[in-house]
Amino acid sequence: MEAKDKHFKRYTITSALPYANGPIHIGHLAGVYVPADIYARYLRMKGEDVLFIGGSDEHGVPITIKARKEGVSPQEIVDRYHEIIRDSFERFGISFDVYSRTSAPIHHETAADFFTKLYKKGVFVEKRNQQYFDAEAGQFLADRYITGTCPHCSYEKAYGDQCESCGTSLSPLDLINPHSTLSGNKPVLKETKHWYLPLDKAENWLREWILEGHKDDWKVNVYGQVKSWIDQGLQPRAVTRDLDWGVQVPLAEAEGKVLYVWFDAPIGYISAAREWAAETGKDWEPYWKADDSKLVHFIGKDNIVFHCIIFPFMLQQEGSFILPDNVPANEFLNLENDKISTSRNWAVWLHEYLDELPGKEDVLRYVLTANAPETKDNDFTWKDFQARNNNELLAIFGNFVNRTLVLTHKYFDSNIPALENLSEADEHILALMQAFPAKIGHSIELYRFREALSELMNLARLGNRYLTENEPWKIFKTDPERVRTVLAVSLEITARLAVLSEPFLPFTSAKLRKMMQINAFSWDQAGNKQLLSAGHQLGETALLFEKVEDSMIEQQVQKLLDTRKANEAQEEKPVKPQKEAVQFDDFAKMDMRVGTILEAEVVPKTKKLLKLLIDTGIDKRTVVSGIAEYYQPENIIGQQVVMLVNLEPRKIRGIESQGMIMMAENADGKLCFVAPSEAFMNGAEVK
Ligand code: B3M
Ligand code: ZN
Repeated sequence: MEAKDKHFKRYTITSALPYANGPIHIGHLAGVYVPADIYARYLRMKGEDVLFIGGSDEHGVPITIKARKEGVSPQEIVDRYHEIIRDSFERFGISFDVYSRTSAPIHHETAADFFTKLYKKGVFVEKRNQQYFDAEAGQFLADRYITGTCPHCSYEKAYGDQCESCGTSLSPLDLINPHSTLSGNKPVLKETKHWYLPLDKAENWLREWILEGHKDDWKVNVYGQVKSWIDQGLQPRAVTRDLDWGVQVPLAEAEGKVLYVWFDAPIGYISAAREWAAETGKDWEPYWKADDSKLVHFIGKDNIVFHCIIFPFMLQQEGSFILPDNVPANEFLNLENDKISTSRNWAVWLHEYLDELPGKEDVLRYVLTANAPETKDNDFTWKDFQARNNNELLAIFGNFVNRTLVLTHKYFDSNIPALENLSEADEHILALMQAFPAKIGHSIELYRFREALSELMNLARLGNRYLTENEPWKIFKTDPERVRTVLAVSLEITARLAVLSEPFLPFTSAKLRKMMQINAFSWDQAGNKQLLSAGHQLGETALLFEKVEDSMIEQQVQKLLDTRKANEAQEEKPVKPQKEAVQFDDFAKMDMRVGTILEAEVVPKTKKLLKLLIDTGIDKRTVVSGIAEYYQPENIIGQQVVMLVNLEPRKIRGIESQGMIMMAENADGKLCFVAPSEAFMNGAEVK
């Protein structure tokens, strides 16, 4: 098995529990779920005992903020997205053994019991501190419920945990002029008590367990981040919050407090195992407590501290659990050279992909694996999606399989020819083929899924090359016996592709096994010289992959561009700060009147200027105004305006302009008239 060659009896594979406040996108899939699924499927094919765990993370402040925004309960939010997420994973072939959720009673029970055990062991440090409290809302304020001015850059909408303008991490007490997002009021400081996990005591143990014990087998990006967290010095971390949505803290004195979401969520992996055991009648404990069980966490890099430091320390302090053997965290996937963003809707959403590109589950699995951000951030582009489908899946994998099956159908009525009369070259090809299960398996066991997938494609390339070199279609008339052998060898390679593609391309693997009428051989059987029996009847042949046309890609790219345009329109442009204060007498000097545009024409040789004739009620005046980019002259005849009539006349492009009409200008520079809300008397004073 893996580098340490220790044989494990059980494999407990967890995948980060997605927050149930939005759908799954390709970043989640590439970072966490596709690699985890490849690993789980492979181990099952090796005959290993696997428990593959997923579930929705349903607590946390972002969910309560979204609920408030929509005027619904947090439960309604998580119910909606839990379904969407679970359904889309299933349709995409993510083969969880259990997909649970942290709002489930079994989780509340498991997390509360876990807390109680640590509490009774005296693990927690109790601390009182001052926290912002919203008297009107009657609740303490989580960091995200407090906004105020950033002390570093004076951005006025900084949150209690971070300033989104300069990125500085903050604590609520840093904010200038803080106020509650619940009531809008200024919050008061009130004493509260919380229970802290003493991470400062974990340093030596973590150095030994990780920095010593896993320096050779944990990924460099993971090891490096853990080392820097430890070197910076670990601080005690509060594991309770003054909130009403979450797992209630199981202490009489902790009324109105819940477990910090990152304390309860990882325990969700254990709750899910308990739920699975209840459903299947199995015993969950060996998967989490036996030394011959291997625990692997699949996560994105933003979850490393929680899965390599905090949760393992919780497990170690609880005392009866095993620790993760590996945490092969991936980096981030970007989309068309921009960060994927739920709030900006800059994403390829899984459920939309499945609806819009039916039957292309494996194409996305393939592209996300081939492009996986395993050691550095990477980029997904629809152009690359098309290229990999057309030039790799279709042209190499699909082409080889199709030629082999079609020729067998054509020459031997879909009966598998005997594998005999092998030349030295044939023997060599079969020997190369037999090495692929071990090669691909080794890469998977080292969590190098891109490498494993490219080895699978090398097997398809080997088949293509063999067929092209032997050209059975040219020699059938003269040497049918040779064609018999060439196709027998090619069918053996095709059968290996059916077996070895399953972890990566489960839908293609099933289709191909059906076309070959073969059952699910094990991974190791794929290393045998011969899987197929002469005379075995093949099934119906169909194309495994279709060409991805430009039109499909253009449609998807346009969808993203439309999103970007909508975002830009929506993006709150910063409103200009107020000008210096003026005295009322200054204002009283201005004489503004209602007027009506009688005539309008573009000032020759200009793009922005219109010459207007205005009925001011006092007289008819000519005004030159810079509104030609926003208004056609013919469309504004009769438009009522507010006009400053006692502005000193001035020459503009040789025309004497006798006043100024009031226009409002937005952040994009777009102008619009300031006009009376109903037809009004020309000359009426504006005060
Ligand atoms: N809910 C997902 C995230 O940070 C977070 C993972 C929990 S795993 C226990 O994107
Ligand atoms: Zn700032």
